[in-house]
Amino acid sequence: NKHKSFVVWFTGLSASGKSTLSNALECKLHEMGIRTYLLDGDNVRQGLCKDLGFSEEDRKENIRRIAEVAKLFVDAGIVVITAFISPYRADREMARRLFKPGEFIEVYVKCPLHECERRDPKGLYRKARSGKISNFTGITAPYEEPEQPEIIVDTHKSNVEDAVERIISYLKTIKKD
Ligand code: GGZ
Repeated sequence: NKHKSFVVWFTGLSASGKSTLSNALECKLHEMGIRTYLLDGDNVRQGLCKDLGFSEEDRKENIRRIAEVAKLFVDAGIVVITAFISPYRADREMARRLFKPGEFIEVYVKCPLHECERRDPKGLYRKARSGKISNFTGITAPYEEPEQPEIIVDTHKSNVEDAVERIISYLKTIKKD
């Protein structure tokens, strides 16, 4: 039961729903018997990238390392899910170029800034507004929307289950080995 391996690359603002979606997608893939590895801030920014902050240069290097690690996993036949803001188009394109056509599935987790700010689960937007955090994406640092993502999920309008269903049905269209 061999399947083609690939990376599902989530991108979007802080509190847009990347973690929720990536966890739900991972669960669903496990139910389908597919081995996955989830790369997110919790396991990457604490370790591999703990020397990096949030300047443009550091984010670029963060994304570069994540993309290279994702490629190693894909080479090993494991489906990779990544959940990083990855705010710069050029950095996401650099990541995409490491993979074969069809192996890099960019999912734009779209959510209006006002809604992310309303959610503010960690109080980071409030800190950014009051100047306690600098270079905060959407407030004092840019987020460049994807122009041609494979999938757009609007977490302001659709629920997690529907969003995961859409991603899964897209993945089922990827041709097998
Ligand atoms: C954006 C920041 C910042 C700044 C800390 N800007 O909502 P979170 O908390 O859990 O997710 C955010 C996370 C972003 O890290 P990434 O590795 O995904 O960013 S990037 O892809 O741009 O390299 C947020 C927290 O770290 N955080 N400071 N200044 N998010």
